[in-house]
Amino acid sequence: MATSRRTTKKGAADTANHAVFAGSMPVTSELTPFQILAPDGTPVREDLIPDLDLVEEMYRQMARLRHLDDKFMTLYKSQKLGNYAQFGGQEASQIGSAMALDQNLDFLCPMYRNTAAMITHGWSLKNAIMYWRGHPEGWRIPDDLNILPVIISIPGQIVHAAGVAMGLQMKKTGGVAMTYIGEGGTSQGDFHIGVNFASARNAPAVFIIENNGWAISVPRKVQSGVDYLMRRSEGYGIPGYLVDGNDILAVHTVAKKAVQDARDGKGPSLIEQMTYRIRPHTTGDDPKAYRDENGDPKFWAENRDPIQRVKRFLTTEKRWNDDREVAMMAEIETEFQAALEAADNFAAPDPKALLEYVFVNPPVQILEQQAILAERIKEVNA
Ligand SMILES: Cc1ncc(C[n+]2csc(CCOP(=O)(O)OP(=O)(O)O)c2C)c(N)n1
Ligand SMILES: [Mg+2]
Repeated sequence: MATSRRTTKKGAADTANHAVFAGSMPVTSELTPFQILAPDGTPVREDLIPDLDLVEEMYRQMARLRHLDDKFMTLYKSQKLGNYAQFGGQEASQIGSAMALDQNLDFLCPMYRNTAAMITHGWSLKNAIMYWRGHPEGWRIPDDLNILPVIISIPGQIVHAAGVAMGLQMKKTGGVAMTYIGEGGTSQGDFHIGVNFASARNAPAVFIIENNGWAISVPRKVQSGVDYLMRRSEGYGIPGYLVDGNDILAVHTVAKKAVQDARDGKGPSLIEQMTYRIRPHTTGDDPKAYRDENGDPKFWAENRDPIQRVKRFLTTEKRWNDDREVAMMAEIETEFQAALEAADNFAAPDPKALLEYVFVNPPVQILEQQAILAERIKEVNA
């Protein structure tokens, strides 16, 4: 990690993220999430600022994927995308951590919220569009990517990551498995099973809790009686970290350490990244039914935006200006339009695909359903 060459004044440690979350927790806590940049972009830890080329790369990737998230909402409204789980507001949390992985060695075991992490680990924009359209070409992860299929059934991805990590350990590839889970998913039994298993086998896994305050309509407060969920790491005998999930530098620093430790044979880690779901659960959700959109969501969108934080920092460093912003946004839009065109031009799937790709040897029930479907297709086309 490069030592900072900058002269900006040291920022005051930000306790506001903590305060916002404290209100949603059942008990108070003396812990404060680790931070490198304060929300206004001022360094809190000058000594931990990485090379500015890397910071700029992070900024560009966050801007690129925020644009994607915005576009996906528009596509959904014009019926050109299916129900989609937005990540907008959680870019730092996903991109900062996925950037700690080696695309050739390490595996990502994603859930539905992780489109940003997947793209950061090599998934194409075109395939992301096709996935959220329900096209088989989108579900199929290309062979050259170390990414597992997207998990909807929470928290299967935790158990998968434990298994993948164990496989990598047995094969001695030096690879690591990283996975994500929402704070709500940590209340499920398989969370314990997966993390406990990885710990017992010293498997090279990194478990990331993206605590965005909500599990659809269920607030964090009623998920668990503990203050921070990373405390569970102690019960598993593994390191636990509490991080400001909207500070990409902090997220990246901690994820890099956890990945390196796993690679070095030191076993798994559990990281809790404090963020906030400023957008609906999915495009099909109406959060007004269960929360005040002018309360925490507005506060986080206006005062805790992970992209603005880095932009302010880079601007102060004279690494960013309006001209560069305009040029970048034009490039991002061109790239998105090309991906959309490629997805639009892709042949529509064969309806039979509805019942394929699950079993190598389909059981009798699936064979029966395939026969019924084939009949219906014949009728419709007659
Ligand atoms: C096994 C299982 N039960 C229920 C659901 C329905 N479900 C989808 S998302 C969700 C809430 C998840 O919240 P959280 O884990 O906090 O993740 P977030 O969506 O906030 O990223 C639930 C209950 C599911 N997908 N899988
Ligand atoms: Mg959540």
